[in-house]
Amino acid sequence: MKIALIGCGFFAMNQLHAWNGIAGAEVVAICDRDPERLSLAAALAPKAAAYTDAAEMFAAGGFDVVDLATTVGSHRALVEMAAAHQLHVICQKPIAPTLADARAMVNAVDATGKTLMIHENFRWQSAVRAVIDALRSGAIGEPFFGRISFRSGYDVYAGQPYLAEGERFIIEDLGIHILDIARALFGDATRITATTRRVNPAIKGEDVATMLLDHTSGVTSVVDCSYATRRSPETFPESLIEIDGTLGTLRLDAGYTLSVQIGDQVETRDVSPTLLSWADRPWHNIQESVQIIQQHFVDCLNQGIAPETDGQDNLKTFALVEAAYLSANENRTVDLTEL
Ligand code: NAD
Ligand code: 89V
Repeated sequence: MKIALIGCGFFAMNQLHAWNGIAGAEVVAICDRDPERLSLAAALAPKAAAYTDAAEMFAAGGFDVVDLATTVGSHRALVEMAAAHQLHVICQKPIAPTLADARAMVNAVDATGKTLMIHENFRWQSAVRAVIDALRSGAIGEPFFGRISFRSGYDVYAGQPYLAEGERFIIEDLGIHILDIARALFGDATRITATTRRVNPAIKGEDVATMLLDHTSGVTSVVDCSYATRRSPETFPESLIEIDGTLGTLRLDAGYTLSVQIGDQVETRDVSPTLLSWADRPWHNIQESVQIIQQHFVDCLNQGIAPETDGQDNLKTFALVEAAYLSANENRTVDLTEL
């Protein structure tokens, strides 16, 4: 599989490392408008052709897959260019700035018969996957309540300064992952109620969001996110999960500890992520999930099946993001059929 990577910034380095660890995948072209970033990426893909202009790279061709690691404003134009060249696409989250853009992008790739996967990796974190697998095994019976919580005071702005600059912040950037975990666990949601707050005066968008979801499965879930929470130990970037079911409870606690309680019996196990050779704590959790989702993409293409977070699937996660902002802005519950 020959891959072209567009965007060689902060997060793309993880994607390049991950491709280097996947048998049968090879990054043959890299592109960034910024020559300095391009040369940093070239160190991880020394044989790849390097471009500062995406249109030139598409015209030169020689690859089957485009992996987009640019920020959201460029996603639609680049996905449409990839579709025009009949390529498979992986696009970083958030898929687009608006639902209309997101729908147009999904339609553009669907019309070619190629695969679009959104790089929605949190559901592939090994600890989160252990919860998904345990729930799907039926261990705790039928779930009726869930809480997925991500609260941290970690300085995310140092590595990603743009996070401090947008009108929208935590729901669009981080909440999107946590809402997607809620969908992976409990299925699609029908209604959402959200509140937001900005605590850090040095940023533009909201850094706290609390969301209540009704799922078609009958589960009620709470998704709460904060980048304004001082806590010791700092749990970045762990998602903590509690699920109540008719037979018992599941809990993913800080330190990657998974407990399953059935009656009075509690079984606890360590579900810590592997520290890959190129990874750094505390990001190793996210970094491992990058390797896993990219392997999932390759496996799905080889088997001719859709990845879990293909374009159509991710429209539902992105609709929750849009609905959460609408709910918070209008101070009301939003039915997903409104969007
Ligand atoms: P960044 O600003 O560090 O890097 C983006 C790079 O893209 C820059 O080097 C920029 O020059 C380049 N670029 C932008 N538009 C371009 C274009 N049209 N042609 C060529 N190059 C272009 O951003 P980042 O922090 O690496 O984030 C990139 C994406 O990854 C964002 O969508 C972000 O939300 C996402 N992200 C995902 C995760 C995750 O866990 N899935 C984590 C962090 C960031
Ligand atoms: O995963 C992400 O999307 C990152 C962060 C963990 C900082 O929210 O932007």
